[in-house]
Amino acid sequence: MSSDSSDQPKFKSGYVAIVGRPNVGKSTLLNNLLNFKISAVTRKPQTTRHQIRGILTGDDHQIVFLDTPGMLEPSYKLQEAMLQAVHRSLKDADLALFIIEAGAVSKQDLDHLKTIRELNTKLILAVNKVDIVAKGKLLPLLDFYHKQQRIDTLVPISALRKDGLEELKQELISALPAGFPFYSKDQITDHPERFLVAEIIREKIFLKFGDEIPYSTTVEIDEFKEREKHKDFIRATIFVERKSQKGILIGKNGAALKAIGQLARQDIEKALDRPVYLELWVKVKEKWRQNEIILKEFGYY
Ligand SMILES: Nc1nc2c(ncn2[C@@H]2O[C@H](COP(=O)(O)OP(=O)(O)OP(=O)(O)O)[C@@H](O)[C@H]2O)c(=O)[nH]1
Ligand SMILES: [Mg+2]
Repeated sequence: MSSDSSDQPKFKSGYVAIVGRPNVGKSTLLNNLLNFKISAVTRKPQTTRHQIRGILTGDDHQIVFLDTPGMLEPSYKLQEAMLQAVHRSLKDADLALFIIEAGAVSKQDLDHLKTIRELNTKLILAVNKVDIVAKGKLLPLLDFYHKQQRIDTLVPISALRKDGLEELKQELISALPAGFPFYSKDQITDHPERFLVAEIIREKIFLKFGDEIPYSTTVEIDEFKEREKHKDFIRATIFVERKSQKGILIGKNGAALKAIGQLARQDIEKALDRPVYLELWVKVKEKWRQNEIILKEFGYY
């Protein structure tokens, strides 16, 4: 007996790497496509440090999104690891979703576009933050990418306001290969809960502190215990590079650390859908951002 697969409705599945400069809205887009906050979002550039995987499944498709750190010239070891995460994602992907900001043409964007093209990955361009530019500025930009950069699929969006996301999703689905789903229907990510929890804590530090502290910080989960009759117990350590930063992070009478803990706990409970008890510690690990061995220990390579 022979079966003709062309008669079957075709299920589409594949990996989509979301790439672009820091702060253009990659993680916002992922969260709003999934309707689930999986990736840290802040106003500060270089919020995302790892490849963050989010899975979107529909009746006839499954898209595995790879959110990535913003592309930039690395100036220390951590940033090198971050850029490697971008390149790895592009290599793994069936499709590159390149995000730029509406507004003027940027030299860096053009450089990144060249890099992606050299990898020969299929490409869709999304022009984000259209909510904050005048139409008169948007149209020449779209025209430039379409004509001079020869990009066929170009979707203006506002990731924040969820404008254009349905159109974008349809473009992605039609560009993906036919194939079976990789994950079960109800799975949103394959990251362990520990990782998501550490990211939530890191996000709160990015939101709460000025420039220096967030970039000098990384978070490790030391203990994660599910308890029968009690809340889950999570103990995490925030590593900083200098003693002075430890003092700032803890704050007067521990007030700053307590505030981080409260904000983080609320989001952790939302993400895990159960109550947790969160204990935070701060430790100094000098120059961790420069040290490849420590970076490996922290899971950056
Ligand atoms: N006005 C406007 N702001 C946006 C939009 N999308 C994202 N933002 C804002 O842009 C900032 C950066 O967003 P992220 O999603 O963290 O950007 P990212 O590209 O993931 O940044 P990195 O992880 O640092 O590379 C945040 O303040 C977002 O709220 C949008 O469509 N419109
Ligand atoms: Mg991000």
